[in-house]
Amino acid sequence: MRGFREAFGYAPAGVWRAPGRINVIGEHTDYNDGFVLPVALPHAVTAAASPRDDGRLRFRSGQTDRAFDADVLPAPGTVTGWAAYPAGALWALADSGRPGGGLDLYVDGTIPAGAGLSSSAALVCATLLAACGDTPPAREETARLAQRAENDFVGMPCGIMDQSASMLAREGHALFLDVRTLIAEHVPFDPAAHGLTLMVVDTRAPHRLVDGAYAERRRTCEEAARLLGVSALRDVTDLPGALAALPDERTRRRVRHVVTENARVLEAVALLRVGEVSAIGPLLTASHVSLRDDYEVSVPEVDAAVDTALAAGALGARITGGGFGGCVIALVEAGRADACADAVRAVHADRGFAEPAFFATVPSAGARRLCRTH
Ligand code: GAF
Repeated sequence: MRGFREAFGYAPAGVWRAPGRINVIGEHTDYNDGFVLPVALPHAVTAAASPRDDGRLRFRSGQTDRAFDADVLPAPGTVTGWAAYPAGALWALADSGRPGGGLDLYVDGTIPAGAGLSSSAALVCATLLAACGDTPPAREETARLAQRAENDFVGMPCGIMDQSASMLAREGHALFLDVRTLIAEHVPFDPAAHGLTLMVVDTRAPHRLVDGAYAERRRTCEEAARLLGVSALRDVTDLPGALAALPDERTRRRVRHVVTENARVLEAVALLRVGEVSAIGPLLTASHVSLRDDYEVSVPEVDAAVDTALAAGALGARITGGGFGGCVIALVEAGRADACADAVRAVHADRGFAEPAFFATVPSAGARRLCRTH
């Protein structure tokens, strides 16, 4: 890998790759012990690395000039910027009892940054694999370690969806994950084989309030579960009864989103299992409405993209990922995808929003080693 050689003056021991993701459906359900259905993107982070026996860490990136050097493994909360993610990966490994060591690491990638496509989870997963070399932990365990790195080192209280998608996804499939048990099912999902395009619209809307608002949503859900006497909102079986028992309208809306979203995931999975790909469209749109109105994580640029895609004939469209900006997915008949993109571009221009970017995506494979150089 050229970047590594240029940065460090020798060839890396190996190169690993971990993909970003979009989530088909099941948003803000993972930290409620619920269901998610992400797919891995063809876009990924690559990590070229070589272990060092002096304990030193040297991180370089093809996407920024900011280098990171340390003589010892830093403590949680002490690293800022992109280097917090690889440092967090190494911290999570050490904390899990794996013998640590130094590392020369060069990362690069093709996941648009800041678009809500999980470039940070991919960076952590790629680093974990690169640091473990020939003896990686099981994929599920790697996803857990990656979540720990983000939760306890970086300080982002995310669930485990993004890391699981990056580690476990399979080409041509969506990953149906029961987050409580971490039992995964690979559900066939190949839109192109059904004459469909899964279009991703990066609205380029600036992320607003992301971390604080995400943490606040999570706290509200945990508090609601406590009030309802269940261990997580996943366990709510009587939605009207639960809503009647909650003290305020905002909490009721948050709970309604989570409970109805879990049901939508199960419906979508049932349809995909029997090859009814286009029939999931209305579920995607219902998910968006719930995220917009009940969970309140959408923004005007995203709503405009969803509404316009639907008006231009998309079978379903929704915000994907944590929200507060970022990307929309739209399921569109292949022949209409360009017209749909043109319509969204025109509406965004009209309203003075940033010009969105579009790409058609295919469900891709999870993380892997790319090559061994010596
Ligand atoms: C972000 C988080 F990292 C995920 O764990 C998940 O909660 C998602 O937002 C919302 O579904 O991507």
